[in-house]
Amino acid sequence: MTRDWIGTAQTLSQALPYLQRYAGAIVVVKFGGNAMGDQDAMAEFARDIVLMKQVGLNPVVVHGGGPMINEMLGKLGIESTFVRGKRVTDQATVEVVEMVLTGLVNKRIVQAIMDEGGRAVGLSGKDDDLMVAEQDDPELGFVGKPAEMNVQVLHDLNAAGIIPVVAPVASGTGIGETFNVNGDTAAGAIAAALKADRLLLLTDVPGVKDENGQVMTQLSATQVRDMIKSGVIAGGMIPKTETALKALEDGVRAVVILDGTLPNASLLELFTEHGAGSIIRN
Ligand code: X2W
Repeated sequence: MTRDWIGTAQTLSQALPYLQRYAGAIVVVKFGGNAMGDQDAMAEFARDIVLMKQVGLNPVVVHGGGPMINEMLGKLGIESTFVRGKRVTDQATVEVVEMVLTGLVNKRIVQAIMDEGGRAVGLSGKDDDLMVAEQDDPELGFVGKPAEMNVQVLHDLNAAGIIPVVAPVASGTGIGETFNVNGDTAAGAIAAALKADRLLLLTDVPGVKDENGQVMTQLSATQVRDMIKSGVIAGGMIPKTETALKALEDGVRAVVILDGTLPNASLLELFTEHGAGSIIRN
């Protein structure tokens, strides 16, 4: 018993240099639908985010919700297909995407943060023109790629002590247009526009694996590019690592891909010497 308490105090004490290093830092946390899990996992994620804010960081949450969109489309009998990791999005689908992401998922996260004693406000790319998109590829329908970012509202919320929670849905430049943006892509664009210190991509795999299936704890942008070319990085890891490369090019200091289903994954990454997952830096 006594031992456990000493361990807890030591962990806190050892966190001091990290707390000092990250004072005031902007950390964009992408919370993927696959990392969301049950109510307890959601509460734990929210507690980590509230703790970050409490100790002086500025977390900005950008979420996904692919599995929740699939579930609702299934209930409505709407078929859905993916091309290169992105959902082919027609008019009926984009309406469901907006309802599920900005309604169900966004408010569930806001509520979880409020329940843990933080302050959160939910918004989508449409709010204050935070993220204006243009069509990605005609083949994908209403799938957007970020074209113009206006992140002042995020700075304002941060300064007011409020944690922004962003759904990856955007307006287009045409009147009444709505675009479905991939959650990783949106998080990367927001992190770049904020010149964030860290972009954490929380998913349900432990990180980037080498050719022997071992998780690589540190990678350079060049290594990542080579591993995509040689096929070692494949499948769902391609859009994540491409997001990471683009974010680094655009001024984000480091990107971490980590397993958000592990307890306190973000805290482990930010506040301990061990880190978690794979960190990618230039
Ligand atoms: C995604 C948006 C949600 C998302 C979709 O429709 O599923 C596109 O594919 P996860 O949970 O992060 O995968 N958009 C264009 O990215 O969710």
